[in-house]
Amino acid sequence: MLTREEKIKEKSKGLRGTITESLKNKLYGKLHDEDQIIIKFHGLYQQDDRDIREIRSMKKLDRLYSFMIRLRIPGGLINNKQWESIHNIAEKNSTGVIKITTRQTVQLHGIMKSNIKPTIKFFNLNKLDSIATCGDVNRNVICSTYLEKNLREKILKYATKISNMLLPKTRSYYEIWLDENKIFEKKEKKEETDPLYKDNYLPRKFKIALSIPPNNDVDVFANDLGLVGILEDNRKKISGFNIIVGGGLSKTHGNAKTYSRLGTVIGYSSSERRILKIIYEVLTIQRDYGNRKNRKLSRLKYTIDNYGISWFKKKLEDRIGFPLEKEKPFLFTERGDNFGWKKDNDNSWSYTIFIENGLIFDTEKIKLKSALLEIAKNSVCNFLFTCNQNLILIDISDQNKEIIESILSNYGIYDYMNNVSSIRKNSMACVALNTCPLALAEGQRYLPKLIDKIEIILNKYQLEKEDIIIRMTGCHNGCSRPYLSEIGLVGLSYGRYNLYLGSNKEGTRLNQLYKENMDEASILNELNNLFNFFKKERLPKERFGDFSLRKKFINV
Ligand code: SRM
Ligand code: SF4
Repeated sequence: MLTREEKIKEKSKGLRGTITESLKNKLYGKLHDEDQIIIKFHGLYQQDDRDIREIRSMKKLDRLYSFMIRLRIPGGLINNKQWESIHNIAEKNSTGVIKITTRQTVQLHGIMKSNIKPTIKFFNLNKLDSIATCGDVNRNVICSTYLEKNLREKILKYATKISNMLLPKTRSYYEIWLDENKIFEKKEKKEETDPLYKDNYLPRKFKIALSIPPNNDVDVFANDLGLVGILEDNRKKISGFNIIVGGGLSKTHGNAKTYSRLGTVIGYSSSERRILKIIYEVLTIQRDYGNRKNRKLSRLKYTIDNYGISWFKKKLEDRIGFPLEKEKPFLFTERGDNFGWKKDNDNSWSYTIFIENGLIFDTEKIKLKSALLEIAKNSVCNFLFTCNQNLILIDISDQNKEIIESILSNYGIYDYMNNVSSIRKNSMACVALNTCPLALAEGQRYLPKLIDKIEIILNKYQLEKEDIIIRMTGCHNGCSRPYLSEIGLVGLSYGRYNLYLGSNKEGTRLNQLYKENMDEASILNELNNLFNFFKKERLPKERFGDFSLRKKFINV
């Protein structure tokens, strides 16, 4: 039997549902049940404050509903005016905290129903939208950030082109949120015919990443479709891309049919026209063959494993009408962000700021949000988000560098950056509580405090300079990609986590479950023993993830 979501998509009248009516209802802070599914395709999520759910329920009050909006920013690049607009609308209509996500964009939480429309209108005035940042469609397309300027520009163009090519054709977003004429009611449905998504869209979300070695900062193997740029002419030109399919990280506790999977390289292709054709047809295959009866098993990785990789490649070649070329060799050697000042090959400067779990707000000592607003107001750079939830200020001239330096210094950012430990700089956590409806445990609110304690242990063994990738999620879904970390903590229930060990620096190896159901004391005790052993027995320059594998803490 088809899932509930399939039926809702099909009868949604081009992703309209009854959203307009739902919005008019002033009695409730929530939307009609089915509209809660449809708004996801518009980049919105209905949520409630889980911290006060129980108290409100005891008082016989309904949940405190609000909405999260996620922007579509292919490749993560915006200009200073756009940053200002995000800042201003965050202040006015949301909690005020700006969250950089693990997919190179930003989201705002706590938007009341009546404020959704003004928020989207304001974004639209600043050339920002939230179309297709959620739902069963292609999501925000991500791409490598640490590249020579000419390559960065090229790959960003690809990301934007791919994102635009794969947008749903329905005008419902413009109609509902921006008051465009009601196209559907004017019987102009034909104009909206969507040859890619048709009426049922994809069976599930779809994710695309583009990367150019040596830095795999996008975690390209974690995506449904990954493209690895192959360079020629002394890194001046992208000659084509290797095609990687079937990556995905989520698995469900206790459901052995679900698993994390790294993408498989199936070949190479060169011209842009061909690459776009390949991408498009990978989506049509997933549309036609993906599982629509069980959403737990509907991502492309399961379609591929169900039918076989040879079947998939053959089907793809049939649909594109040309054979894939043999894959080209490539090598990733790193995955992290390069913090601080760097000179680009066009002589402009960039500055990467570590932003813990992507959360931008002011504290008494570190006025990050104010600093970024002042930088934006000075029109001295562009803003580039990384897939590690950090921010790069780019395109800075020598003169403007001085302005930025003085702002970073005055607002406490330099002091902060100088004092952040290596493990913290390599950390990521997902949103989890109090807004994520799927969270079983804490994520971004807890990891910083746990790292305070882990730092003490690392110092004890003089390991404080080690780059150890640590990632935490509030549940098995893997939003901060914990299954690609050297220490992965995956929420099981409140205060309890499964501990994973053994991924590598480059993100080409999944980690493995080491111990289950651990509370804070047992996590710290276990890490203490492991770090002690690591200190004594590691090989020169050996990473903690590789050590975990060599010493067989995990079986691979
Ligand atoms: Fe995610 C669902 C947050 C990246 C796998 N994710 C959610 C929801 C929307 C919960 C929900 O369905 O209502 C979370 C919203 C929390 C909140 O309150 O804001 C949420 N995911 C996030 C973000 C914000 C985490 C972060 O702290 O940065 C990331 C937003 C990325 C973006 O801008 O688009 C985010 N999510 C990821 C990633 C990482 C990635 O894509 O590189 C993954 C693992 C990779 C993958 O897809 O396999 C991921 N999120 C999921 C899943 C499991 C999907 C599956 O195949 O089963 C869910 C649940 C679902 O879809 O049913 C989910
Ligand atoms: Fe929510 Fe789980 Fe994703 Fe964390 S990993 S944001 S808890 S769905």
